[in-house]
Amino acid sequence: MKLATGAALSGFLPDWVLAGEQLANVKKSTEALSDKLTPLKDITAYNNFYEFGTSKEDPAQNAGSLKTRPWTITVEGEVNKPRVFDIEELLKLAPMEERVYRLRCVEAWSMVIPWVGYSLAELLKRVEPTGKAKFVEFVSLEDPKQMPGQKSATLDWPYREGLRIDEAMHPLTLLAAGLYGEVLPKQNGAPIRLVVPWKYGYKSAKSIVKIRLVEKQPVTSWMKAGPNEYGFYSNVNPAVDHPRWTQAKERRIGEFLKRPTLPFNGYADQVAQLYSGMDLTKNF
Ligand SMILES: Nc1nc2c(c(=O)[nH]1)N[C@H]1C(S)=C(S)[C@@H](COP(=O)(O)O)O[C@H]1N2
Ligand SMILES: [Mo]
Repeated sequence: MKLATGAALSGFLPDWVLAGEQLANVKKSTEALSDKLTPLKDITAYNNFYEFGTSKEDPAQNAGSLKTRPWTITVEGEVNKPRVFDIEELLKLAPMEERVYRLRCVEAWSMVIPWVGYSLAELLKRVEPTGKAKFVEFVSLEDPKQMPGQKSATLDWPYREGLRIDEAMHPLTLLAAGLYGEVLPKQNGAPIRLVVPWKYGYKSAKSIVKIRLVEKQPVTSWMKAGPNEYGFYSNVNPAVDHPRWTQAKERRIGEFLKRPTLPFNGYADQVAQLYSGMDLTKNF
């Protein structure tokens, strides 16, 4: 169905009317996360996607101009088999799974989202990273004609993010193509985005066109915008405040009372060992 997702309709119509295209052969989530899912209309109407404007309503309103086909993703740099993947090929590269993850924005709000995708490691192992591949850089689309927010220098375009190679290879790190069983709404980063659930939301780059494996730590768009506020690691850490607000608590979208923020956003059991020996107050 080709109905506009989100946008002005979301307030008036039930979720099913917003249904986009179903993703085929999705393996249901096995992980039992007790948190209640955030409703589709909140996930699609309250977004950060600066390429479409800086207010939370802008992406749902403006992302219609994004063309998600044709689309290619270039994987290059320190790899033995650099490749340009067509999106259709990428969608079939590995079995799609549903993964229910918490997403915690640095602005101290959070959601619980049933993503659909597969581990980024599936893609990375196919291009064979070399011994020099220490970091992975993610680059989002740059096209001010499709992305009106890029006419303003709110960030250094294109949007760039990065991970250390072991973080990128961690099975939790998801290359997502959908949510709630459907193709990703444009405002959520169609046609393909990253989801790194133990880090602040901005690490999860949307509408990715390039993945570059590199030897040196990349400089991200947010580090350029404010190096004291947005570090490279950006692990969710209730003990390290943002310079302008506390990170101790968060507002789960749809809830009234704030809840305490969990170290590594609740994924400490799975990822804390990646940082053993590191001072995470300095490497924030
Ligand atoms: N390209 C791009 N990716 C982005 C952003 C952005 O502005 N541009 N915003 C980030 C931020 S700050 C958050 S919190 C999440 C929000 O994802 P969601 O709107 O799908 O929940 O996307 C992240 N990825
Ligand atoms: Mo965010």
